[in-house]
Amino acid sequence: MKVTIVGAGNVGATCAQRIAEASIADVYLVDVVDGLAAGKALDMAQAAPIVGHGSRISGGTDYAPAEGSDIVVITAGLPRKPGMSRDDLLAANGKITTEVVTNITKYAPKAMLLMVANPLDVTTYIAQQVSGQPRERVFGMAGVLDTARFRAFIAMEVGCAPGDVTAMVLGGHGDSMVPLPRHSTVSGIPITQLIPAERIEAIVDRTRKGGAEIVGLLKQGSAFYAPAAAVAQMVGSILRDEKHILPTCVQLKGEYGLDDVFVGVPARLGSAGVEQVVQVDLSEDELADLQASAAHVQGTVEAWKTMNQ
Ligand code: A3D
Repeated sequence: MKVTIVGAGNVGATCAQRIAEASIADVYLVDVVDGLAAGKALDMAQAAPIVGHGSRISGGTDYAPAEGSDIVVITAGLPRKPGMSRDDLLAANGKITTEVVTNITKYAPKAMLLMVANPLDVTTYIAQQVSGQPRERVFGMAGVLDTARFRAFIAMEVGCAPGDVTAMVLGGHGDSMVPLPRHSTVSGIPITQLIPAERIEAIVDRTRKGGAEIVGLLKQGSAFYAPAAAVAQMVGSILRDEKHILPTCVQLKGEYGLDDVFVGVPARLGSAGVEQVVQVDLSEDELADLQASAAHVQGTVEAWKTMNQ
């Protein structure tokens, strides 16, 4: 199996490390900055004898070695600075996504595309438009990260192992995301029985602002350890055909009353990519929140279309 990762910055390089060290696939890292991807790839390859994995890792500025990739992960793009929203990245990252997908399509036209650059739901739309691939093969990572943040905060509150917490966050990757406490449990026990309502509300709020909290602390750059872990889980589920049901940004075709909009929903990820969009039974309020989040994404897609008229 082979994965190309475009963008050898914080997220891209950490994705490469996780995917290679977990022996999920060989990795080719590509970046526009001369020497960056080659240097990081060589450094990671030299860790292999110590870590004890057999994945091959290489890097460069050229797209030709992406040929034969099963999945291409696209992290190329600017990260947020303190005070910026993800949508503020639209003009720069929309252009980079267009350029990267055009290059990838030349050498790996059949590779699945997993978007990471923000604003995530809109770059996923752009990748689908430029590649012309079906929705099963062009999707985005955001919900696994947002859900992991929600799970981590629940575990901190309850004082339990983070792995005991299952949770669900739907919607666009932004302030309008929709954490679902009603569908969240600790070892099967609904969190509503374990955590007082006002504390759940505070955790939901912290989850919505989870990315900004880290941007504020780092002052330069944004989160990358948890985002890279999320990417590796999605890539592993597909390449090993594990069929995890994970929140995934995907084009909806009537599900949740939404048509032709890219937004995070639970999806089964296996060897065919997005094998199924799973429809959760939502309350009226939850559905309204999801639809409002989708409307926000659609507004940003329209802004992108206007910029490119
Ligand atoms: P950073 O460390 O700056 O890395 C980005 C890399 O992209 C740099 O090495 C650039 O040289 C490279 N790059 C820029 N333009 C091109 C191009 N045209 N072709 C190839 N490479 C290019 O940023 P990062 O890794 O921290 O973040 C990358 C992106 O992921 C940003 O847009 C973030 O906002 C986004 N991100 C999204 C999530 C989600 O959950 C969706 C989480 C974390 C980061």
